[in-house]
Amino acid sequence: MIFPLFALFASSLAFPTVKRCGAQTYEAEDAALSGTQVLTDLGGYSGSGYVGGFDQASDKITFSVDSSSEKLYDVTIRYATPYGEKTATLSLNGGTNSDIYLAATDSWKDVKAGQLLLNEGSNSIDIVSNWGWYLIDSLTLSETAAAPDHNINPTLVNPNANADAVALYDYLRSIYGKNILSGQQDLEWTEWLAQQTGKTPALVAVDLMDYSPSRVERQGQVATTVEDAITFSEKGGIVSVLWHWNAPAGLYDTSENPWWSGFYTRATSFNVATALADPNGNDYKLIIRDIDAIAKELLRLQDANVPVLWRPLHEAEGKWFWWGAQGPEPCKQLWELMYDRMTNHHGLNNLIWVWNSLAPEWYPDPDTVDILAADVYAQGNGPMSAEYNRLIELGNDQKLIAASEVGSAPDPDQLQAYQAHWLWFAVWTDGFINNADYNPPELLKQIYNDEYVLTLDEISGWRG
Ligand SMILES: [Ca+2]
Repeated sequence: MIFPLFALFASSLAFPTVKRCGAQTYEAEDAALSGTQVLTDLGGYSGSGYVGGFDQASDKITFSVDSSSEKLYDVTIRYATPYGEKTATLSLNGGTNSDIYLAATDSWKDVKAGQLLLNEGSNSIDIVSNWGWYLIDSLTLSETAAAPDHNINPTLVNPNANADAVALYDYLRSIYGKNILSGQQDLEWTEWLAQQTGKTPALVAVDLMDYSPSRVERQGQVATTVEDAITFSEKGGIVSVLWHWNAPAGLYDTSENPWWSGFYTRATSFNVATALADPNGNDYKLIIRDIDAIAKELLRLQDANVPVLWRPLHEAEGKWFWWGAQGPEPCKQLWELMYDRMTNHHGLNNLIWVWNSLAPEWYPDPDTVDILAADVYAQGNGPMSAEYNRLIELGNDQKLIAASEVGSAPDPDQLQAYQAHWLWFAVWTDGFINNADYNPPELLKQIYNDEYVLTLDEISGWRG
């Protein structure tokens, strides 16, 4: 969404020019305010105050910034969130948006907010409400240093990884930083994409949700996504698998929270912490039952020579799924239990393990993780550099990094300009891939036909 209001702001204030190599701080209280106010109640701010009052969706701060040439800058925002964690939207020149996560803090704190590619001359940078109810003290820009070479682990974490998985991993390493794989959630959308763009994605993601035992109990064996994965693999495509794990038990099954929404925290009384705390208890046995049921499906893929980018327990840090509901410790324990059970008990050697939260306190044993991933639903087809850089830091740049779910397919020009080396993107289904607010049809076509973006026809031979 674009707010065409910049012309209304007089540029009479003397804003400093970003100096080469130096960091330059812009005080929020000196910027152009729209629906927001200068405040001074919370001490410790810089300059003469700070800005709050983000209570309407369009409320914002607009910083006017000059750059001596087109150049990439690191962005730092000084903020406070006295009402708990929030998300803000950062917008450049009325276009590219990114979501900035603001962790809870009563006092002023800096957050790295990714990068912005400024135009030569004047630029406008907006901080727009999003969740609202946060306070902004200042914005600091410093020229982005050239990124050092990646230092990606040469081997998978499973020493017994099979030839299919090793071939895929070697291929992924070979393209990392040079290209991005196009990807789509659910096989059925590949035909739609072929009609729209003339291309088929290189990667398809499927969900094992309907193989969850608590769903099979109610609806029988209706799932076909394993077959979808095999079909796509036989065409030469790359397969990613996630699992909306319907809770093993304790489904409320009300009209508000029906059994089929049982992966949500709000839809079940199943407590992952107490279940894991008692290895002799029934809930623990149900966890193992479910892992074994899903392992059986993944073994079918192994038997069909399909290596799998395996992404269970996704978005845990959001806590909206039951596996994240009790905080990081039980979730990490569950991840490591699943890794051990699937790898060492079931002999699943076709899996490449994809961890899908950004916060350091949620990161499980790095020896059980091959790839780091983020799910990003900001509009505007931006490079998602804030999330990318958080994952570089999380994995010490030793893990490949993927945009495992996105609303907007990223613009390859921006990916390259921002050095955001996402390995793949996978756009979510109905409501996103076919929604012009997220993916304008012309841009989607451009993205799918860009040289930087690999499609199915361009990846043949990845098995070596
Ligand atoms: Ca200030």
